[in-house]
Amino acid sequence: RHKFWETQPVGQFKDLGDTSLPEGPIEPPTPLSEVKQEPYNLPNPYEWITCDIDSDEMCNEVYNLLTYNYVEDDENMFRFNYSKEFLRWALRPPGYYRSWHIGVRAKSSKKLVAFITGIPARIRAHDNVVTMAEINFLCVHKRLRSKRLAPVMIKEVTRRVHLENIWQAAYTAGVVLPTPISTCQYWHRSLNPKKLIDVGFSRLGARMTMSRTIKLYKLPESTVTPGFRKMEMHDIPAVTRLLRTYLNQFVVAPDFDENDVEHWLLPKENVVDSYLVESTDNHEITDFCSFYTLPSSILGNQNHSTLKAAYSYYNVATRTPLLQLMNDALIVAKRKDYDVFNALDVMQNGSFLKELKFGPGDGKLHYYLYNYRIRQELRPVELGLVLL
Ligand code: MYA
Ligand code: JJ1
Repeated sequence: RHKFWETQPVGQFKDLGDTSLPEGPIEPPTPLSEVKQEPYNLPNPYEWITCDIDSDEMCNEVYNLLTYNYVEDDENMFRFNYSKEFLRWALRPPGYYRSWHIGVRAKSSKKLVAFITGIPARIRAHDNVVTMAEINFLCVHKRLRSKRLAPVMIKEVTRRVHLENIWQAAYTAGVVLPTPISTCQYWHRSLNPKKLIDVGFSRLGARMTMSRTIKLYKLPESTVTPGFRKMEMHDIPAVTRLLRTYLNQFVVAPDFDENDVEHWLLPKENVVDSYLVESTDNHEITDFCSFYTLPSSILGNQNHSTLKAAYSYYNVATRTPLLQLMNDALIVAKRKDYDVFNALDVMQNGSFLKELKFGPGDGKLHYYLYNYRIRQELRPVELGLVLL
């Protein structure tokens, strides 16, 4: 059934439930001298390129490939529309490798037709912190689908990751592959219900009118938590401590240091927003919330071309109730003109979704590890990882 994935060091469906298999690497690393030195063969009309996303020209090409060919919902009404600034942020974290930003071009036209990326990350699984690659932005142009190009892209990124002496990876996908470590549900909180209904993102509920719906989702103009403010550079040590302690409770979570927190969580306009609560008496940082900006193109609507979506990222509540903290995040997102606030049911998100009027979406997100076995499938509440 999975001609390619059956050949890879990933958990196989036939092994599900076999508790005799050990947790950890599925196969041992090979000596670096045994890693293939040349790229995998592509069909003759195509060639590999390493994408220099610092270059505006290259960044534009990647942006355009993804804008027209990346992930859509199951009814092809919306397509992720990552911004160029977002792509630069997502692909250049501390210690990134340029060689892991891989494109495929048509030799004759020079057109970019496929893309895949890796970035390095330390991820903890149970007690073990493992340096992994996070794989994302796998995309094959619509005209080149179903020609088995994806397995070649995956093998090539694997080879380039191995060349850096890294042997594990983490990735997410909307499709079921062998085999998820966890399956999460997307939830959506309407901020601009009229637009969401107009573009077919959501529907008027039974026995609901438009004006009742608008009233249902109304939010206050300003946040309610005293000491709630935007995160700043000088907060990095305190936020890192707060986040590290919080993430310890999950079975799989990133191992963030201060450099990671600076990169991933310091606010970046229209890319990532982070807020915290600074205690009004002792100036302690007690709570934190964040979201990233990922618009979607609206396919074939007369009146609207993009949906502005915020995605819940990392949140930590030690003193403010998480419900109140996330309600403040919704208030901020509404003020910044987002149409919808999305969240997965990971970490403690399940504790506020229903009360804050999120509804379950029609999409699921499956989490995977490459060459690392987790003995038991995880519940979303055991997962402390959000990929972009
Ligand atoms: S997830 C986002 C993926 N992108 C999209 O959904 C965008 C729109 N779709 C496309 O561009 C294409 O449909 C893609 C497949 C490129 C997805 N992850 O070439 P094919 C398997 C992994 O004929 P195409 C993200 O970015 C499929 O099961 N495998 O198919 C994370 C089949 O294998 P098998 C996938 O439709 C990516 C084979 O590909 C996915 O033309 C993580 C068919 O190939 C998928 N999302 O192209 C990648 N979709 O026969 C893995 C299909 O065995 C990383 N397939 O079932 C692994 C770790 C690597 C590093 C390791 C380091 C140590
Ligand atoms: O956004 C998604 N679904 C929306 C739109 C559905 C449009 C028709 N298919 C949705 N809307 C309902 C919202 C409603 C608001 C009021 C309360 C009740 C709910 O459900 C879905 C997620 O649900 N998104 C996708 O399908 C996009 C792909 C998701 C997989 C992504 C994999 C990429 C990973 C890359 O690393």
